Amino acid sequence: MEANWKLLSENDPEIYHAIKGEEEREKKGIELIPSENYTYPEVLAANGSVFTNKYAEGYPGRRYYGGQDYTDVIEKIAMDRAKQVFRCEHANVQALSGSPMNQAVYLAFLKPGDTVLGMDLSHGGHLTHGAPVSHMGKIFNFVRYKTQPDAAGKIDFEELMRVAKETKPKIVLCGYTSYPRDYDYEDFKKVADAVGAITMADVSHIGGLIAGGVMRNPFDYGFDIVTTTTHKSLRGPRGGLVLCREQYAKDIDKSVFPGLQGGPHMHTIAGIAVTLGKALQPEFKTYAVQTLKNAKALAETLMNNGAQLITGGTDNHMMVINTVASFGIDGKEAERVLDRVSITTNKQIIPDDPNPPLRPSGIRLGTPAATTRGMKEAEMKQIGEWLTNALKNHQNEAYLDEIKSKVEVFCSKYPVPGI
Ligand code: DSN
Repeated sequence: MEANWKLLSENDPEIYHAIKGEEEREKKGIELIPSENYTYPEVLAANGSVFTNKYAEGYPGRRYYGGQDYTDVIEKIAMDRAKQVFRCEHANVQALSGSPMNQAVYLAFLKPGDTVLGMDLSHGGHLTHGAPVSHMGKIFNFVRYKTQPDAAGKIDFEELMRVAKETKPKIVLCGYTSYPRDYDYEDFKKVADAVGAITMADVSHIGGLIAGGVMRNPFDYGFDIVTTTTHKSLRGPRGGLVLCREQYAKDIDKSVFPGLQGGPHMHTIAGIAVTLGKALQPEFKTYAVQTLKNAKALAETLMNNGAQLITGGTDNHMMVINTVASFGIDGKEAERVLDRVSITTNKQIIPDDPNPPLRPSGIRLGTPAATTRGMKEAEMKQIGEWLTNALKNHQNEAYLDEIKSKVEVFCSKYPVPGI
């Protein structure tokens, strides 16, 4: 391994130095983007392995190329572990990431023009849940539902039932990227059953929290299909899982390959297998429990220091702050100020945001990555204070310098796995 790095440093120093620069950045700052994490050293090894070299179109035991002795081993292990972790009947582990993972489901069951009920982007849904700018939003008829931000983000299920009866969706989809609450899967299932629709949950953000047993698993409420990326709270490499009941397995597999993708990324599947092995260990439950405790502690500190949180709090790992209402600055400026003090967040649209997506009214943050570094409630309190102080004093450069130094000294005490 050392020899490989030496070769890279000698033969392509620009790339080598950018990688080393990223290592430094990851070590010296606090990572609060809720969809990011630090993967395991074992995953970095698997992901950088010779499986990068191998084509493996098809599935274990039925491939289109020779030389599959070891690809079959890792893909079968990844599938078996995914089924165990998520308590489901079938797992496809080949989706290259979140967007193809969701596209594969739509393309398996829908014809152009068919209707899907999905969450509105500004209320927490994802681009691939039918945002008008996405290709899927153009091919299929996504009908978007909203949350009630002033009622702890609850969804109005009577209204959803009415809309479902009117629009006759083929898929009822729940899932989110910026919704700080949990879902009432039973109610989604009732809506879907009333109109004969398939139930689909995209749990990408909370996949690790479901795996760790601290958030509800949609399969326990009779859901048909669950998708999750593998690199967020699960701590794996960048990939996607499509999990389903056996009755949908053939359609899903055909849709992923050959319908949508060619050769699966076997090096990533090796990393996914390792990740899922870790998720089955008792330590992973401890991690998931701490991630949620940290989110509660951070949310409380933020609110005590003047931050207005969308929906008034959090039930998962994530918070969305309305920075315009709280600190008089938009999300772009808030993100910049926090970058300036080595705290990484992302600008975020808020429900029915009057501002455009590149200058929205809020920021989004979460605790999976900080928890991976061993930070607990006391550290969250400290981070929440630095964060709100920086936003309140965003024009005081000397004060921001002071916070940045403190953040970097603090971070040096919490090693980043794999670096
Ligand atoms: N980019 C991911 C997130 O940050 O939530 C979703 O695609």
